[in-house]
Amino acid sequence: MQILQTLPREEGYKMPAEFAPHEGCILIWPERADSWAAGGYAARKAFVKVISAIARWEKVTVLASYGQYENARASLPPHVRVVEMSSDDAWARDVSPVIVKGPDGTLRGIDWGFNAWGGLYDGLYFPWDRDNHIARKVCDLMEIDCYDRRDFILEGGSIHSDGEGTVMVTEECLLSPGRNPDKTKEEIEQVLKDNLGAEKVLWLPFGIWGDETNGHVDNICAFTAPGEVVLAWTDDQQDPQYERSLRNLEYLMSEHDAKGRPIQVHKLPLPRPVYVTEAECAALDPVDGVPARTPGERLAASYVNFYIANGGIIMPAFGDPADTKAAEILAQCFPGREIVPIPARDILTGGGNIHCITSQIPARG
Ligand code: KQY
Repeated sequence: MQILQTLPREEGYKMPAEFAPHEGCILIWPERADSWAAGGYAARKAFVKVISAIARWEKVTVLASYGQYENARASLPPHVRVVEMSSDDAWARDVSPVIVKGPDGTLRGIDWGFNAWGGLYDGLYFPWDRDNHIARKVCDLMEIDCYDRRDFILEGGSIHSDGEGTVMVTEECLLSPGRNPDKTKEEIEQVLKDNLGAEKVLWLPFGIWGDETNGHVDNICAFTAPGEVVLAWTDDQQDPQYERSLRNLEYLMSEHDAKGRPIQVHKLPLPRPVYVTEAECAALDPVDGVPARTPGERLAASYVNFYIANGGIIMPAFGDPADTKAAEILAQCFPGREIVPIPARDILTGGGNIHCITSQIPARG
């Protein structure tokens, strides 16, 4: 594996859309006891459902610690690959390499800097050095070269690409003070264009209210096709999310993508607010002596946090009346893909959802 200091765009590499064909998917086996209730017991059951669903269509690789390797191997289907690798938590989306594809169909990874969503400013755990080394190790595993971008803090969940020159982010996240505070918005945009091979960056103002990643785009809005997105939506004007979704909608309606197309927006309803229970809080280890969560805290539940597998959409379900409506909308947006709802509460209590725990590897060629 070569470590490259060059710029992907200059070499014709760009980030494919998630809806383009995949070679596979990476996940990390959860065990961190201040993220996952009861040491991750229930989360691991939910992860197994997600992994098994994706593995119907893609080669799945699961990274597990030394201590959890045997459990992961025994719990997962035999056609899922389990590889021992150190990590600080289980957010593969954010710590895996972002993969770009060249004009000849070869893949390369981008190893961005990772500081646990805000470093010492407002990061979610310390230390994060094992997570920060995962991208390069995955490139080695995949036998692909790796761009060294550790000088720029970025997580995979903070970007979406349409594969045709448009990248979508939120201002709330990319301009947050815990990431790249010495860079202007224009400089950040240039880094995105140079590395993801984009010509246009769509800057949504906001993510989901209360999202502890500072508003990752992957929880609020996602490309479903070139020129088309789903946007998390509520009609409840009393909900603090209402204004945020409205501002994003107005922005998207006023914009065009890199090919000059207007953006077609499909509203995806939010579930009713989901709150952390006392039992869930009691089952979490404290962080530095401070409770990891407080009972009644609202979690950033959103159906937008789905994973696009080759043959299906792996969608978070919350046991909410809106589960059915969300599945219907996604079925219309992704004709030919099976909608697979997976109860996701035990992933959500960790602070993210199905998209956050998965990272696609585009097909080569
Ligand atoms: O949503 C994500 N991409 C990561 C969430 C991290 C939460 C840590 N408790």
